[in-house]
Amino acid sequence: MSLMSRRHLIIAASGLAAAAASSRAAFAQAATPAPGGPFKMDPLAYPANALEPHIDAKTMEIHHDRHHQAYVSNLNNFAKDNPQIAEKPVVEVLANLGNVPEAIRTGVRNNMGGHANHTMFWQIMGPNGGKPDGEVLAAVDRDLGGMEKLQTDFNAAGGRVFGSGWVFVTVTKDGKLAIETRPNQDNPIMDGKRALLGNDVWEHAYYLTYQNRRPDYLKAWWNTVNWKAVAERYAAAKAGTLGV
Ligand code: MN3
Repeated sequence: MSLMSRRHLIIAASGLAAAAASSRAAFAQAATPAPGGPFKMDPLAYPANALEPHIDAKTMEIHHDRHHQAYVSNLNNFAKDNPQIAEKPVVEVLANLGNVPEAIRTGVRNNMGGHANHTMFWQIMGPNGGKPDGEVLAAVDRDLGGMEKLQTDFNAAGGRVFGSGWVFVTVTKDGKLAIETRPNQDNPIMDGKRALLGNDVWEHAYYLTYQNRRPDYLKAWWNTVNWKAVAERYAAAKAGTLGV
């Protein structure tokens, strides 16, 4: 074999080896699950189609498995270099965003806010959600003028959110309720309040079924509220034990 062809073969062989190695690397990368980390999300406690016809299954799947998951994955990426954001409860971090390093503060605000908002959202919805009663109903009557006025005012507030955001019923530690909105993924925890319940008015929450008809979504959404979960949140808020 001439020197030239031997050299050519070696180059060709090493090229093949490199190609094989890079294809193994590509395969390994594709086969590796999404990077884990300290932040986790719960699976939905009910099937994705359980809220139909008010919220369609495809919207629920994309919303939970992709949108919410993206907030959690982003948090885990931040936690690689800033593990301290995972060392305290989410409520504590959100209530003290000024303590988060400035370089990641906006990212933590958006993604941890999104994680908290959506965790609450899945929890306060469900099939066969019942009706408000007991202490929650008494507080709605006292502070918000009754259920009918609550729904009218909440839907109007949600309709007025320009762009993306949330409409909440907030609750103080002494059980007082108020209707409030927040832009983007902000959460009432950020200014010392708590969400009793809330509705996501980002277009991703409703567009497949309702397109531009946000008011129709806001109206239909009340059929999905799990009032037992809301009652538990109300009791926890008053006891000072409410999570996100
Ligand atoms: Mn959302």
